[in-house]
Amino acid sequence: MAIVSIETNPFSDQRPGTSGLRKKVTVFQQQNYLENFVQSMFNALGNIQGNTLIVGGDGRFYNTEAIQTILKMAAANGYSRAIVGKDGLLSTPAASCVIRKYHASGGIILSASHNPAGPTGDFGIKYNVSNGGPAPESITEAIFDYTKIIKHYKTLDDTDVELCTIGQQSLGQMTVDIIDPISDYADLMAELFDFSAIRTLLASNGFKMRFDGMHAITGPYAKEILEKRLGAPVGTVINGIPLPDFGNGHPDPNLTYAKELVDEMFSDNAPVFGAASDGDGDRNMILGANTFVTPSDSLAILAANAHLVPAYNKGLTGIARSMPTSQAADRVAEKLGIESHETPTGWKFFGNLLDAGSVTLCGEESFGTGSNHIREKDGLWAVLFWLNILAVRKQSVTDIVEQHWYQFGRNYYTRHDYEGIASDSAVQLMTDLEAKLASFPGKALANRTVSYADNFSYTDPVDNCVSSNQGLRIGFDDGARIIYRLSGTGTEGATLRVYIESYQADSTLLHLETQSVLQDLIHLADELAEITLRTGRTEPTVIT
Ligand code: VG1
Ligand code: CO
Repeated sequence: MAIVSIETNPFSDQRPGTSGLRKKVTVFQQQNYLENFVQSMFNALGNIQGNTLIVGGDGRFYNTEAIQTILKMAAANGYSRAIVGKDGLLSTPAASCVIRKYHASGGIILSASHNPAGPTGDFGIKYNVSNGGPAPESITEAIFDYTKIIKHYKTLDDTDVELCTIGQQSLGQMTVDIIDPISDYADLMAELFDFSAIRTLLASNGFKMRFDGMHAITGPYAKEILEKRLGAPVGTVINGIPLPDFGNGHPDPNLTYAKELVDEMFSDNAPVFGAASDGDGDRNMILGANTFVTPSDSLAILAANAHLVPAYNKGLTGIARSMPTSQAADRVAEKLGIESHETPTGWKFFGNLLDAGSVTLCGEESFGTGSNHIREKDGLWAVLFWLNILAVRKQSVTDIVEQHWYQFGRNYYTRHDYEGIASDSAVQLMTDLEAKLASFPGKALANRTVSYADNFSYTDPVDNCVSSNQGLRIGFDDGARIIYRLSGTGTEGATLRVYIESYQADSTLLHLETQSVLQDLIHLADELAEITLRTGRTEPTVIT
């Protein structure tokens, strides 16, 4: 079949954000929009002749159309093999697993994570490198540079690949292998965790769990692992069939959007353990009966209990967390005498630390936890990690969380999101706040003294790359912090995220209500940045 070169004109809005390029489906449907970005990816990668590419997505609307386009372009650009999940499906962690397992040169993941899907929803694309992790900024910026000057893209004048049949096909000179998207990932999970102990736990009297797939990609993975391999009763997984519009929902596993699960977990007849994942399977929410585990605490608790889990019982080398994530994990690292790292938001910043063996566990406050088993955050992995801990400790989630606080103290933590504010005023708010930061250190505010106030900049200890402008931080003498960032994953207007944290070691003050404990800092955060004044918003859109 003929390789054809098609003329095109650049789009000016193709800079990848925190996790790839995310836009409205209608934006991606513009003629050559996807093609331009994919060709720019291939151009930025340089020599791809003879390489193997993994391709898959979270199954949202436009997934299979995009995959057909990408496969033809991959063949025309010289890849010798593509490995694609059946029906075009691969969760983000499964894609990372498969890139590593088959020694691919990289992978293309189609997802806008938890953003709503469907014809009027969002779509996204990102490139992961050969370690299985998101491309570092050097590559995403190079892609962006190519999108600004692109004049042609290469594709193949050929028929579509049959995505629904496992086996080998050819597309021009390229071999296409359609694989089971679940088994490689499920096998990896079975290597990491004590499946027999978890099986016993799930079969024990009185233990009941619920997993909410939120109509997105993790349903089939959870059914295979929890219900088939671990013997949980059928029905343990709810909303387990992925739908192209995610059932018109918002598959973001938090207290607001995972309402069905949250209602059950906070009812009189609540299961012992509940969990949910997001659109592409890399996030997790952990719940006990009437208990919500904040993601920052979850990371700290996994680290403190890692010795109970087969894959980690030889010890952790270190823990990394994104800057806005609470400092709870740092206390565990200190006690274990291991490295701790603070990185900018986004999983791509963990890759070098994991590759260098400096850290074993990583986490973000945004419901993301993971380890060196792959190079993405991993929702079901976190669920299995918790199940393994529960199987060994034979205690409730609530008891485990409370004992952790007694031992390490509690980092009260909240994130307030102001969604859909006008981009101009959001940028102005950040600029004006940044200009004031230098005057803060030494000031007495909210009954504390400011120790530092800056715009976070990170120097990667492995490749010395500097990533600046990663969020405004105000730190206090008692360890409390207020952090401001603009989201890099939204597709409409701007989202201002305000992260607030305060540490409490007094054992009589560990069971208070988070928003009231943080009230003075919440108030101060509004005052310093003039949020209400500038945006007209009197309260956040989402509180986590
Ligand atoms: C958000 C989260 C960040 C996460 C990113 C991708 O980014 O805050 O922690 O890594 O989403 O997660 P932002 O720039 O909107 O704050 V996912 O599950 O969307 O791939
Ligand atoms: Co996600």
